[in-house]
Amino acid sequence: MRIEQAQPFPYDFDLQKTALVLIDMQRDFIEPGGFGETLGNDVSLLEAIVPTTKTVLDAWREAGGLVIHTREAHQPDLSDCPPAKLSRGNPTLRIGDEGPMGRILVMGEPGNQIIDALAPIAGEWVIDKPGKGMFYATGLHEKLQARGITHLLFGGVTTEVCVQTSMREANDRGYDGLLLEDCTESYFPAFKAATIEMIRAQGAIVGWTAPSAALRAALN
Ligand code: TIU
Repeated sequence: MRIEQAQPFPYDFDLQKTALVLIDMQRDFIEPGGFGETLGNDVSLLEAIVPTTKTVLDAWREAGGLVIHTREAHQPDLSDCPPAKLSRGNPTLRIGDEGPMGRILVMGEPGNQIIDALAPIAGEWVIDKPGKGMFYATGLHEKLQARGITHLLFGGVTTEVCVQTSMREANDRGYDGLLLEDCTESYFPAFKAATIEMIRAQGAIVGWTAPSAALRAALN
């Protein structure tokens, strides 16, 4: 299959060797009362990508492709949260504090769940990650290798933090990654725009980007 409209040049992939990765579409970042808002952000911006992302998810499921959902999530005792991460910034609530949706960024809490519209179904992978990138301390590379996955299509939040970190980690491990431009968002529109530019710069130095309609066209 080929995504003709991908930039900086067309992106070829084999459905059986490609996964759709939705990064951190969890209530903590998208709904009020979670980690995103506690950092001082307007979370309503992120909600806007949900319908488009759902359309892509449905099309990918229909095609029979592997779906991977990630969550930024820590153990209840925060043993996997380095002091530098815990203390950074000036949030009103810190990781592990009790918020309106339970403890902030802690596994199993209501706020840590994938939003209802994109909830995982049987057979899809759910990866809890203590870092911003999806490979750090998750064992994901080995699982992808065992499954023969070589290509990764990315959506999710936020573009310049967990999505871009995951794409860069993937790139260094030899995967061909493509960011679905309208299935990702940032609290800072300028950061999203810059991330899209830097991913595909210098001849796809990190990977490709494309509008999701171009992926859906390839699947039809
Ligand atoms: N703050 C911010 O933009 N993002 C994060 O903390 N995590 C993710 O991007 N998932």
